[in-house]
Amino acid sequence: MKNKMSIIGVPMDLGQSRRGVDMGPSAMRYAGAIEKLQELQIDTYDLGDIPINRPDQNKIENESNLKNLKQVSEGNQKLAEMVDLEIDKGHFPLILGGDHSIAIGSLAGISKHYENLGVIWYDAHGDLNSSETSPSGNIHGMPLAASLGIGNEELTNLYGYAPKIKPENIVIVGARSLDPGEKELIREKGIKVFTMHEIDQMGMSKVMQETIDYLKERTDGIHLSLDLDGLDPSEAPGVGTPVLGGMTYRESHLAMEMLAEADILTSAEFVEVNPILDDKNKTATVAVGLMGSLFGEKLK
Ligand code: 4U7
Ligand code: MN
Ligand code: MN
Ligand code: MN
Repeated sequence: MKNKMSIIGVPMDLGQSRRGVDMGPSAMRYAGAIEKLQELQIDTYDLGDIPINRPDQNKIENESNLKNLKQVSEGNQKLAEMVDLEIDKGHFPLILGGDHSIAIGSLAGISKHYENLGVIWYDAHGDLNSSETSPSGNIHGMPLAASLGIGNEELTNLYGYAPKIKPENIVIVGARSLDPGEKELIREKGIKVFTMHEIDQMGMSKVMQETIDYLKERTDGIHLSLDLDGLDPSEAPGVGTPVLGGMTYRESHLAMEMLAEADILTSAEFVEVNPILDDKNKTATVAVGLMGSLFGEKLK
């Protein structure tokens, strides 16, 4: 991993319907994210938060069924520019969300730098909906589809190009809530998914080894997009769309440790931390702990 890291906060809560996830970056900083990275001897540059415009309550500007499309794409455009610039400098971008709609901007800024960007999508959900298939209209359920070039053009073509990623370069880990349209897309595109069923059967160690081996041979950079709802809500309760039966704290640490050991990541993001729904900042604390393992903290 690169020794210089840029932290970019994205206080975005417009990609879904529960307020409070915009405080995710603060919650993770409060839980000691920056200090943790510095302890690990990483040269850490905290760039602060990207400004996110609120929608005008008096104006109805929705021509589509996508909620807050304009503000979500504007915020993502700024994020893409910032991420692109940090990679140009040779820094490792670590993005703190914010709801998962921000992965559209992260991937837009990152993918310019790679021919074959790999993505590990650690999540209870597939985030593979489009305006046609979404049951909610919430853009945080769409970033992976948008990055594949599927859905509303304002999202797919964000930062002026599409697609950002190829279906064969994606691995979804921890899925246990997929909508019908998402399942169809997974089948149609042959996207690699380790559901909870496979994690139960194979064990996390084998799942992560296969994920690493699979991506290592076909990609030239790998982004980790970690949605805290991938973990079980008993261990990460501060999320907007919790789903029972998730990955444990230990399994998640093992996954991060294996990624650290393999040394394959070129960027990462931690999203969906909502301190309003949390229990004494537990979820942000878990996130910071996982960052420790991901960036090489050793137990002995
Ligand atoms: B998250 C959902 F219908 N699939 O599209 C949707 F179940 O970023 C949930 O993974 C999306 O937290 C969850 O609204 C998005 C729903
Ligand atoms: Mn660039
Ligand atoms: Mn997600
Ligand atoms: Mn999720």
